[in-house]
Amino acid sequence: MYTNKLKAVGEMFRLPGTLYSYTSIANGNINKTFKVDYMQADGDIKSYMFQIINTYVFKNPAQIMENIDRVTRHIRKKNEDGVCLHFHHTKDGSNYILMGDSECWRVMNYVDSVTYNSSDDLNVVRYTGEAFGRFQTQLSDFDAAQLYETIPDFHNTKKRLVQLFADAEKDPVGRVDSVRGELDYIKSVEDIATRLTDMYALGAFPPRVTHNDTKSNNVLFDRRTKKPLVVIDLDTVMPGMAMYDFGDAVRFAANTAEEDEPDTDKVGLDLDKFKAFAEGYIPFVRDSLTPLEVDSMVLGAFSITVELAARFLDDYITGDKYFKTNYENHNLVRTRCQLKLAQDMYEKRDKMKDILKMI
Ligand code: GN1
Ligand code: MG
Repeated sequence: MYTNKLKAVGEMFRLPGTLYSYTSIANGNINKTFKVDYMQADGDIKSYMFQIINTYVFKNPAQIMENIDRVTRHIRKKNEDGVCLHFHHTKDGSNYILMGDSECWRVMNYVDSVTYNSSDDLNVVRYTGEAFGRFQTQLSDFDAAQLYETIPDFHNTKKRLVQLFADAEKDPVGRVDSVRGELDYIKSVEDIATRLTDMYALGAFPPRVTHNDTKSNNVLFDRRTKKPLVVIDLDTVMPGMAMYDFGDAVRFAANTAEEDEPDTDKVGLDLDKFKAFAEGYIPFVRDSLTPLEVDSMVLGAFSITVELAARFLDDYITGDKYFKTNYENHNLVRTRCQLKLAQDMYEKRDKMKDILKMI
């Protein structure tokens, strides 16, 4: 169904060969992704990743692509032999195109690799920590002020919660009565969960270049060696707090279940995975971050988990406009899962801090 469109996009990006086959990739809650195979003149197949950027979420694709261009150029200089992300350009030198009114497309090189949504293999978790830790240090000398804030206040937990409570007041699709318990819990932890955002606003932490979506499936691994190759999904690279990148990765990789597990009895923080991730991440960043940032990592994990719960719940309350959903209550299921995880993180906060002290 997409064949003609993909062909047209491939022509704009001057891809050699002829379109041979394509598959839709299910990863990601926002953009739409395809792996597209081209037959070369010699019969070989070369693959590309095509993406439609969600312009409801990313209002200014030009700024996103400029951020990505700057950041990938900086990383490439430090990692000349390694795998890097590479976006293709049109004959006019643009790394994205608009089809019709607003459909925004881009094309990347395909990296043969594996990704993990979650993994019980502690080596994979440790390597995920290394990958994001390395990413943070590679960008530690990049001036965060050079980047556009493509989604303003993306990880401003305070504003996210204010928005949630305002939308709950309005109750636009009549779902609020069924989520009073969830709203009450979020209200009860509001002060703790917004503490880092407040401190950041007062200048307690320097703005870092952060990834802002450090899920483990945003790291590509070598199929054979099982080592990390490259960090992907740079759409939300912006100035931010390092603790939130650490925390978001823990939220995803150290959950005993998937991000949208419906049975909350299965959800919790796995301390072994937390330790493995931290063992990978912390040694990379210890020299470039301040001691206060390192001391705030555990609170970062709790805060971003509450924030994600608030974002999923807000989307549920306002009619599922932002995140892709696979079934009616998907955003509510995600909310409950994140809240259970946040509660467990809170109970285990001292154990998490002890683990960090040992590294
Ligand atoms: C979205 O689309 P994806 O999976 O890369 C979201 C993140 C959330 C994540 C939760 C731009 O990321 O902030 O943490 O879903 N991205 C945006 O799975 O909102
Ligand atoms: Mg993302």
